[in-house]
Amino acid sequence: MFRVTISPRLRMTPYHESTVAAGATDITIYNKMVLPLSYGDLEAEYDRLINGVAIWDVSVQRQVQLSGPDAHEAAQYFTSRDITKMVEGQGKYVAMCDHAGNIMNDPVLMKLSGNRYWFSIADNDMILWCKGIAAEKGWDVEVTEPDVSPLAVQGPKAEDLIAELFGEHVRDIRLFRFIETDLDGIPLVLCRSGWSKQGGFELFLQDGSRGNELWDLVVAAGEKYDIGPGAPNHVERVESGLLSYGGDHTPGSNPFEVGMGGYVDTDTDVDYIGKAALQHVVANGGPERVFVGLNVDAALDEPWPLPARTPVTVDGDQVGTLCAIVHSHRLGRTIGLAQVNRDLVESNATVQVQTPTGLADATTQSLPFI
Ligand code: THG
Repeated sequence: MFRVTISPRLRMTPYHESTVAAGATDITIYNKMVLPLSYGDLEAEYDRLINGVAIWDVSVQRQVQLSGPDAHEAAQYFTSRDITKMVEGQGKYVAMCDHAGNIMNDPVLMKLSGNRYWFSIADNDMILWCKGIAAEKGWDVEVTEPDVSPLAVQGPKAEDLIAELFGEHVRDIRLFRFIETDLDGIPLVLCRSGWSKQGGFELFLQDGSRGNELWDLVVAAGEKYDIGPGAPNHVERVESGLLSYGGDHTPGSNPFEVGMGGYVDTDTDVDYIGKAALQHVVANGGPERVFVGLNVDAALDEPWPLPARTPVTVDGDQVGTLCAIVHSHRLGRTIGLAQVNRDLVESNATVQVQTPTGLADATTQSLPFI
């Protein structure tokens, strides 16, 4: 295998030393930054997430900050969801689309105040898009990437741990709501969020020089809950049907085609990029393709990193694209995520997908699996 040269172009995270000390073995690059993927024991990492509590360096979830008098107008224009009723301290899962209604990102949008918003983005250079459009529009808004690096604490024991660190009041924070707070003077935004369905919080560190200090505080308090390191978990996210932008969507997909229809408002007075195109999709009977789960009739003995999107076929004809395939520990079977033609799903047809042991039959089902 080749080695990766470290340079300023490839950004380390504020938790870098901690993740190395914890034994990170696998990384990927996301938003030009290091994302630890494993600490060498995927089974233990999964078990911790499902039954205990795990700490994840998710600094790669960079923030695009909009600040200034026109921040609200800008945030709305970039978002294919009506955010009129959003309040301070609230986040919402949203789609950002281009003018053709194709999805470009699926961030969590956070309203810090009437004139300050964060898009907590997936892997794509949204800051360039936002800067360009803001300048062309002549808005009074500053578009920046602030010094903010989320640390996720996920799993059924996460709430007890966070309550111990911050106080009992955190139990009242609802999904995607957040507070500005600190831990031993380390400035944070504490949000009930995270890329798993096991519950938990994200600590948005606002001082990149104190990442390892924050990591150590969380780990020390988490010892009695048997906390351990982990990462956004591929198996759990497939079971839960959580979208991985860039992995799941095929180029030229609208939000309806990646399972985000529930987060799109087309019947609204607010203006946003891609609105006319998305209204057109709705007016013409809905999307051509849908995002579904697959139950695959093949054993997957080893984790199989799908090297690229592969076709979903019926009798050799392509009817969709396979985005992920895993062995689900909790379901005890092989499951996958795919984007397939809608008429096919409605007819309940059996399809075929590629597996390490050859072509296998699969049936579609709605998401999530669990
Ligand atoms: N947290 C933060 N930023 C992020 C992510 C995150 N940026 C990148 C990436 N993850 C963005 N993608 C997602 C995908 C799914 C969810 C959040 C961010 C998610 N979805 C739930 C679901 O689909 O069931 C809940 C949606 C809802 O009920 O509104 O949580 O994880 N900071």
